[in-house]
Amino acid sequence: MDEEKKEVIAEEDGVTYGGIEVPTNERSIEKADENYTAENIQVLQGLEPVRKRPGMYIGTTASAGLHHLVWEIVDNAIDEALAGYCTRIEVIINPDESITVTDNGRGIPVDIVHDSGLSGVETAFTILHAGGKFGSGGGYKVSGGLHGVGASVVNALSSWCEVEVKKEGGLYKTRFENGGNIVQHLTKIGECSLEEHGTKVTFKPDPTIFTETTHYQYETIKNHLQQMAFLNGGVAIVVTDARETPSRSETFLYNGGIREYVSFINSGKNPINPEVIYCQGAEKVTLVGGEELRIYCEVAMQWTDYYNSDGIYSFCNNISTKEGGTHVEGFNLALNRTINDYARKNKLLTDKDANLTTDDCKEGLTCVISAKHPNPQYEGQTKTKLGNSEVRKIVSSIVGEQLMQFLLEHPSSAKAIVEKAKLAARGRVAAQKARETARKDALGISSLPGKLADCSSRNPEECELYIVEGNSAGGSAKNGRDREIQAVLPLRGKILNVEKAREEHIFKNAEIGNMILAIGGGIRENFDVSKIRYHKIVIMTDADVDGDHIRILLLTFFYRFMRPLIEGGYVYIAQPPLYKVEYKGNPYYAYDDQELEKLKKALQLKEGHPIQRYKGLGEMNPEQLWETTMDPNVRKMIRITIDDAAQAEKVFSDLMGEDVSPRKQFISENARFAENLDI
Ligand code: TSJ
Repeated sequence: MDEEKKEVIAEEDGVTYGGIEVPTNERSIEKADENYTAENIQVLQGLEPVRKRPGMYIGTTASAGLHHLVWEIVDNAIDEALAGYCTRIEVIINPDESITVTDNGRGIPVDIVHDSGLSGVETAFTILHAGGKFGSGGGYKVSGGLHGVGASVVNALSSWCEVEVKKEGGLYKTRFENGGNIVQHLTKIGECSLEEHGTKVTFKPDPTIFTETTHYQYETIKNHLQQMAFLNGGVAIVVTDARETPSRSETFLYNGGIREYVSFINSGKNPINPEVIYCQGAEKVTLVGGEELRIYCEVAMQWTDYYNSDGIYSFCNNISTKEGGTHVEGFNLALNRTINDYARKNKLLTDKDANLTTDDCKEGLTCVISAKHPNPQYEGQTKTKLGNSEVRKIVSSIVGEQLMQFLLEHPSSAKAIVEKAKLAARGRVAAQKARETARKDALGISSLPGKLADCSSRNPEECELYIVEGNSAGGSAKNGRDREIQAVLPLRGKILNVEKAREEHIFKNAEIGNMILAIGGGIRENFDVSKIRYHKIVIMTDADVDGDHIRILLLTFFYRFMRPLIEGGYVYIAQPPLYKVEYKGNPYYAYDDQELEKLKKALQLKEGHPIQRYKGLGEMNPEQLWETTMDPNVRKMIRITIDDAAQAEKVFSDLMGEDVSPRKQFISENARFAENLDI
């Protein structure tokens, strides 16, 4: 302990926190050692501001903010892993909805920190680090952006929080209550072997702050941690839900890191290049002040026979950069230049061919770009666009060199990649023409499709469009509906698989054209949700394999061409009954086998009482269809939502693959991205 410093703090009458005085900003700067440079200056504060305005620190106190606390603590353990001292991180959702995060790193320092006069652990948990970085100089710390606000914010927003550190043969513990008040100073409570070391943090989010919900979603935590495991190859991350008995647990360890991430996203698709291409490198940049920064970047990529253009997933410091930024720009540059270079040198493009565009090169590409930067700058509408200009050149030179090397060493993959891009170029020209034709069609006055039985209301908020499989079911739906607000568009057989079809074919497909015209909001970047003619788009298909397939094709179509429709929660799946029982002249319906069993019991049906199993919607007459599936007062529908594009892309791709089983599984597990609603 630095005696001189301690005295200064006492004299200065700093902010009191947790019964302990800590220096305020100006004072700590005034009294700082003369040889402190600007980079060392840290703004130290108590935790009151966090509890007063939690939104400023974690964005929201709704469910996302609650989960943010977990990301925050996990980030610290990941930093320790990136520094090379930690190989395993465990996250437990406890039965009381508190969270425990344990790592096997060096353990947060337990000795007294010069600036605060508190132990390292207590400093980390009670002092807000608004600037600079605590523990800088010790290891490679990259937390930044939305994350990286620190353990103190988590503590400030918790009803209690306990920290245990195993370090140098000792077991240390401290406890905080009611927003970070120290109730037990860091104390050595036992011994441990010298081989044991690590940090364990348990916190219970404060229900007076998280008033909306304090319930943790296992899926959300699992997905995030799996992504962290992909982005930080070699770190084992274990997630356990101890609220369930027996508890549920999954371990994520990807020694291949982002290479395995790309394989994971592409599983179920046919690769163009069987080997995932991997580029990696680091560069030191010297700032004006002489400070040296190490910037690291890695890229993994693989093309498939899909036609998608949205397979680029970029990150900085493990945070998704949804708006892209300089790392993506550097990648695009190198990708375009390298593929054109290679193609020309190997006579795959001739003198009379135009250069391939970046979009041509990216068609069907799945790519993960991950940068680690000690001082990231974020820009854009949602602050998810990397702004550091030096990153552009670093990524482009890494990818330029290493991608070219790959192409030279793998000529057959190289040729396939170039051919894929050449096809994309050809398709781009054809699609442009087809799109112009489609636009002209859509402008026509009598542009509503003939097969559409429209509703009479023109108020989109109350209007519903039933997209129905088959003409006979379509007939029942037309006759059974509420004509005021319900429109019916029957589909003939199967619609085109938009994931596997070229764009110019998609626009020529009659069924798809009908849907675009009926919905009325346009498509793709021109889609305007304010122009849609119905606020409920209801997919109604048979409860069999064909019906399942059509439903998935439709969802894929909406996902690809009218994504805001899904994001806005306008898409539903109708739930027709599976069984009908006549009893004393009244009809009873069951929507699944469980319900049927209940119904049999409730009605005390005798063995052999006739039960009708609907094989398809076509078997129902208009009245039955209305009563069971379309009447807004009694029907059940599933509302489709998508919150994670990468996850959804994977779900859709799996479903579109040649293998039928994931498709079936999707149907039975619809809950994966659909919530049950009684509407
Ligand atoms: F911060 C925290 F409480 F959120 C937290 C920190 C939570 C968890 C689960 C782990 C950690 C953490 C911190 N794990 N490992 C570390 N390491 C350090 O703080 C550390 C240890 C040693 C040295 C050194 O230079 O000797 C430096 C640091 C930053």
